[in-house]
Amino acid sequence: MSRYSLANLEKHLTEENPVLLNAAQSFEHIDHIARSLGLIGEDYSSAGQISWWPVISMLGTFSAGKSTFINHFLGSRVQRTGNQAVDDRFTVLCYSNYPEPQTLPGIALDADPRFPFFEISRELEQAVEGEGQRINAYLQLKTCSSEYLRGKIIIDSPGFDADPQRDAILRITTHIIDISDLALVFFDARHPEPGAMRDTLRYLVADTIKRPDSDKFLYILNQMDTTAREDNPEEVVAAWQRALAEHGLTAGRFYTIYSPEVSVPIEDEAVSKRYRQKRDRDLREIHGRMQQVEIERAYRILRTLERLSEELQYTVLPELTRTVTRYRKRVVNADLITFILAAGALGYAFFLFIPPEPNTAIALGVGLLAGLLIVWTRVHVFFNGLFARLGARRLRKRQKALNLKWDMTRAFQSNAQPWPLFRRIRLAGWNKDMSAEIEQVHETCKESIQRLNDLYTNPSGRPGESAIVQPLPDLDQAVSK
Ligand SMILES: Nc1nc2c(ncn2[C@@H]2O[C@H](COP(=O)(O)OP(=O)(O)OP(=O)(O)O)[C@@H](O)[C@H]2O)c(=O)[nH]1
Ligand SMILES: [Mg+2]
Repeated sequence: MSRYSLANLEKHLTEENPVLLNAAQSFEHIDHIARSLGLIGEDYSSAGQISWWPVISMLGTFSAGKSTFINHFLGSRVQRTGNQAVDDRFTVLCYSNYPEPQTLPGIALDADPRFPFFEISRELEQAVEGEGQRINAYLQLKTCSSEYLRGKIIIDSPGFDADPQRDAILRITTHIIDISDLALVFFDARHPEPGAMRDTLRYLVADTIKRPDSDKFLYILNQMDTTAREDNPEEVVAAWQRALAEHGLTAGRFYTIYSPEVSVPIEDEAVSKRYRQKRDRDLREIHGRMQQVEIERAYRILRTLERLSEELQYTVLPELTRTVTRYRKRVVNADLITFILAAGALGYAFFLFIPPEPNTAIALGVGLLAGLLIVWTRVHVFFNGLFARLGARRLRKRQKALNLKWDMTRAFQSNAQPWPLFRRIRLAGWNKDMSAEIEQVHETCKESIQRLNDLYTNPSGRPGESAIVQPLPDLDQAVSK
């Protein structure tokens, strides 16, 4: 995010959510430190890496009804639906007052720092070589004028086991899960057995329940209308819950719904009523969570800030200091050893062949000394380069293993210059005020979370205003053609 867009963001937050304004400024502090240490480039900003918009994502098995659900929620037939695997890429839906939906290629998202996919092609390239250029095959941006989309982003995804480009798809899915404030995980009641939803269970259930933000996942068994004619429809839900439990999910938010528009009619009036009541209750709750996503977004941003500052303080700085200290020790040791060896060898040679003439002896001595300095300088540069490469390699590996966005190798380079020989022990770019600056960011996080708690748990904290911005969509709304 450029300084200009950061200023714009701050202006926007002043009106929209002043608690987050402090957070935006704290991101700047973190960036200032990281930039000074060389962990990020001049034009990089960590505020640009997160979504300041509330994000809701639809995930789950293919043909489970994700796109149908979105169309119903928005009251607009913006997404294509169908019984084959319809969606082959991720669609980012955002509001526009232009009445006709517009579709833009993935590159539009990749190049725009206001969206949470800024420079995602780099990550794709890391996951699978060559895929970074194929960004349009993975992502698209669609606009829609539904009022229910105003102020938020909804992401529709392709069915979970529908795509052969596994690694790239998984990388995007992980990214989406990270940036989402609410993730709806869809399953298909026509196939509630574990085999049909194996990948979804593995990646979207087992991997997510350990997360600190696991409460943002809602698990939805969709197309429940298709079970009405079964002899034992309860068994469908039971089988689904057993499969979830086998993957560790015993408590959580489970919903059983079906689409009000495309469902098959249920003939038995009593059964139909029972199904409808349960569906409407669940749908209302899901829609309610979707409307409250603004609150979840505020907490997510603060959690990200907290994570970044802790990562910097407890992981990046110690890793960098350890590597720089080790590198310096190695260079100094190599310098000393090579100097002693070279000086010893030359001294020995000098005394062996000491010329009888004093003038010649002095000239030879000075010549040898100059030679020693030149050779030793080259040896120093050689060892410095060698240990710098080893240090950089170690940090590259650590960075990957710890999944860090900070460029520790880059920061290391500014500490690994051959000259001057004797440097201060401190990291290049670090000054003692920075510790206080990081502490201040921790404080801001804590205070802001408390202020949010006050604001949202006590609505009278903001008189006349509700966190829920719009009324819920009408459950019986007809989707416009
Ligand atoms: N009976 C019934 N059919 C549904 C329901 N929801 C969706 N469908 C149908 O199921 C099919 C798949 O729906 P989609 O919305 O395209 O599913 P999806 O999850 O977006 O599918 P992919 O994008 O291909 O992964 C379509 O033919 C829908 O009409 C429902 O609640 N009940
Ligand atoms: Mg779809």
